[in-house]
Amino acid sequence: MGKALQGVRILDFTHVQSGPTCTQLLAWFGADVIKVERPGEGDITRSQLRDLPDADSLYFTMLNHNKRSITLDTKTPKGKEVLEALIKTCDVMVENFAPGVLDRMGFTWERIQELNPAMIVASVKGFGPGPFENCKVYENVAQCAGGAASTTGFDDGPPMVTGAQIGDSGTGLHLALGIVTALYQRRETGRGQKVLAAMQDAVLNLCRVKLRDQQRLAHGPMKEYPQYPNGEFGDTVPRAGNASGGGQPGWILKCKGWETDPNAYIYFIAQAPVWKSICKVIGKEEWITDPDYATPVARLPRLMEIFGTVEEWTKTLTKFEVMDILNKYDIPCGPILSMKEIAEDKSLYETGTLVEVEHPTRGSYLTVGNPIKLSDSPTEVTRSPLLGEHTDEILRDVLGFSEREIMDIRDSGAIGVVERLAAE
Ligand code: CAO
Repeated sequence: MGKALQGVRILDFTHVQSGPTCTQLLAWFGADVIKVERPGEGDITRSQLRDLPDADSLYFTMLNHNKRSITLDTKTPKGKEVLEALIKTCDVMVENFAPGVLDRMGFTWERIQELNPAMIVASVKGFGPGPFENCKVYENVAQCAGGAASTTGFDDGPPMVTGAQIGDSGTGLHLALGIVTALYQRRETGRGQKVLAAMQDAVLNLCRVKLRDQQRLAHGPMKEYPQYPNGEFGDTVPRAGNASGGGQPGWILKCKGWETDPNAYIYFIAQAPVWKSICKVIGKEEWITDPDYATPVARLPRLMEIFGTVEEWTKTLTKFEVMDILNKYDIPCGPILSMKEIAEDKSLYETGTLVEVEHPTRGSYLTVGNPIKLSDSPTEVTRSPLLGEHTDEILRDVLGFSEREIMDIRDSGAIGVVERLAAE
């Protein structure tokens, strides 16, 4: 079966997390992704948070599947020559260097356009144009600057970052969409263009409902927030704890075993259409007609009391028992799953969302596969490349250099010493 992005060639000049997650998605959709790495160390994540002494870290292997790797010192004359050849052959360059790095290397937008006017140059930066545009940015900086941290956590605690990598992987996703859109437009115009996804912008986009609430504040307290009716609202969106934030109030409730298991909890949603069923299940049938509880508006000032009563019931059952019972009545809820529970969930393997991958130096490891499923372009997850593993084949087969030219490039030091598979 063909692949959606077959024939598209990506010059992957990315490192760490945000850029690599973007190009990994493109590779999963069938693009030929050529990762350019500095000789010797390569992407810094290869050696970060290592669990095995001589194997690429899980950090690297889980972000760089289905790619080829070429080592290249792009600050040397020969390295620049090879990069120029890559620019001429590739459709898209993806980079997430600190601001100004590509220009300093001699590869300005104008220069790239000169080499290949059809090239799409896609960048992740921490901030868009403005006061912070020259700053280096990592995940949590973006979460803080994009409005996620100030709106996450509890009212009486400090701002909080989330475990989901919305700044890095979230921006990578945004960039991937920008790239395929630019490729689509190029079919008409024949021209490349710049694609920018700033991490602050991507996080803010994911915090859209909080900017909605900032404007709602001017018109009175927000009744679905836990601050209502007893707490104070200031002039900015407060942290809402575990409130669901939408029109359907929700909270995290303890389940059987919560005293010792940090994840024995369930997310419970008091959805209005199933209110009667909720009352029956928890044994509070009188709430069905009691005017203090019968309507969503009447319930708003009593939400914490209601959740407390539901919790008395959930505490008698495991989260999975609660899930089974509530779902019989279409009452929305979700168990708090630990990473261990997720890693053991067979159904996620069946859909390809979790995948076991073989790696020549680390053995088998578990990874998250492509979360986006295309019926005509299935994803087959293959391992991440060793540093420079494909240098020769890219120089020869993609760029068409002769053996003599490859020898010259090697002698110049521009590609360093290429790592070989142990099996060779
Ligand atoms: N050959 C030669 N030099 C290379 C090279 C290669 N193949 N690849 C990279 N380099 C050089 C660059 O030219 C640069 O050198 P100069 O500073 O002399 O111009 C140098 O490596 C460092 O690049 P950098 O500044 O991008 O890397 P850093 O580790 O200092 O910063 C990061 C990392 C992520 C903070 C920064 O790249 C950044 O802000 N990127 C944009 C935002 C982003 O993507 N952040 C998410 C990261 S994931 O958490």
